[in-house]
Amino acid sequence: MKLLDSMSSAELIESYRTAGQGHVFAFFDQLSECEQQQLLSEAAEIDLHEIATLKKELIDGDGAAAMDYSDLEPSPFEARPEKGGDADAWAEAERLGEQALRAGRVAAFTVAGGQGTRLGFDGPKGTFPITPVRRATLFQVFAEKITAAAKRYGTSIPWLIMTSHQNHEATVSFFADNAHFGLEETQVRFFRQGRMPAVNREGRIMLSSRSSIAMSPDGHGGSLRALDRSGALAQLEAEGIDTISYFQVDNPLVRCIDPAFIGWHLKSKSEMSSKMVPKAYAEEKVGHFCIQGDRAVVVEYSDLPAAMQAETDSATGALRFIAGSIAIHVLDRNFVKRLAGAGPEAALPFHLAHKKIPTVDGAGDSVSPTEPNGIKFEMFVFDALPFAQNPIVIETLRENDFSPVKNATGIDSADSCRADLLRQYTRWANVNGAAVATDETGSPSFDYEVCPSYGYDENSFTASWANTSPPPLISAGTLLG
Ligand code: UD2
Repeated sequence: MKLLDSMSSAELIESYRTAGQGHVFAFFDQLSECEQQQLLSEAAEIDLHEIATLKKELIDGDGAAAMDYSDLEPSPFEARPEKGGDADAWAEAERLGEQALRAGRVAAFTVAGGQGTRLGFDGPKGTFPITPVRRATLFQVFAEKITAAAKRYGTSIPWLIMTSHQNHEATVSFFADNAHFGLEETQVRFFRQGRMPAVNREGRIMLSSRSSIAMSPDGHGGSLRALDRSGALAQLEAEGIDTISYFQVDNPLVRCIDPAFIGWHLKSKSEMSSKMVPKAYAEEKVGHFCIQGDRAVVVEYSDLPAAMQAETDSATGALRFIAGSIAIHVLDRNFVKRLAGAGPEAALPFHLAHKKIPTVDGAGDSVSPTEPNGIKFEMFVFDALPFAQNPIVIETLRENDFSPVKNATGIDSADSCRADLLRQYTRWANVNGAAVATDETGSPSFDYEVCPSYGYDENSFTASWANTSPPPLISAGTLLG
């Protein structure tokens, strides 16, 4: 709406004509006043100059073909102590992270603006029921982990949640209906990400109906701008919080608050830190941590040529580009502020995706395409990495941090994630002598559940177990919490 304040409707429509986008208003005269206002306000959100530049550089210029990966090298990373890393340095990192947590310097941040199309779930993805017994939702799991961590460190940990236009209201109501899962209402802070219009191959902005532009979220990279624009950063600054623990809504295994990770970030004076897992196989759908020239970069699975993904180290036989990005980061607040306000020299690039976009034809009649007919633009948060000072990548164990829910069935589905949750509970229990029988993959033969209030990582589980006398008997349906 900001443009509309300073520009009349007629001027706005004229600016579209001048930019070769006049067709957006082709049906304007046939619309009700309310519809006209909707179209005008959507149109005012769009930066026409940005769209023209994206057309020139990404569509006409074929941005993908211009990528040169010949000088790409695998990124170094801090190996876990059990994988040969420096145990003292990890212990020191954990101590520093705990100190920062006790001092109240840390906020949690979930990006939850995605559309979750692959999962085929109707509603914000965070409202998906995931745990084996209670069927607690993804949001509830994170809320309980954050609550447990805050209690452990005697602090409060604000939780920032980025939504999109499509799911904002539903997300906010879901939290209200569930009394914010016991968190203080003021500690759960929602804000919407920005949107971008879809365009056709000629760079013409597409309509989703006669009165509406085909808009979609601007990617999780839009979170940096949105954190700033929403006032969330300013509020963190006022509260003395300088460290933001970033994770995705689809991954209930994530340690939302991980002292060792926070400590590595702080002791390296890093502006953006990341966790990696060794890729399970060459085609695994994760980004790759790499070095290009003197900069840290992530190259997405869809961009890195298959031959490079399959390259192996001649000495060890392991994948050469082994460091998989699982989208878990720690961000320095001032870094986010700097990038959010940066000019083109440090702006995150847009990536384009060819999609099927429901639209209207020249007569204004609905068209449901069966093939991709348009292009969406998205920014990726990991593209901030090359702009960060002292970025650091640390290794994590997949079973402690990563099992995303992306697909309706098979790999990365609710079933595979529940199995990983059960394996995790069972590892924690058996380390403490519970003797839960498992198959060769570590899976128990029955469902049970460990609530984050009882244990959200091995240490907290062990502490609760030690305080439970006699030790709990674990069987089908047991709920520890
Ligand atoms: C992402 C990473 C991939 C790997 C994988 C791990 C990208 C491009 N790829 O793959 O490298 O780390 O995750 O699971 O990021 N989201 C928003 N707004 C948007 C778009 C997405 O908030 O406009 C959120 C979404 O709600 C989810 C997360 O970002 O929490 C990931 O989105 P995705 O499912 O599109 O990412 P994916 O699986 O392609």
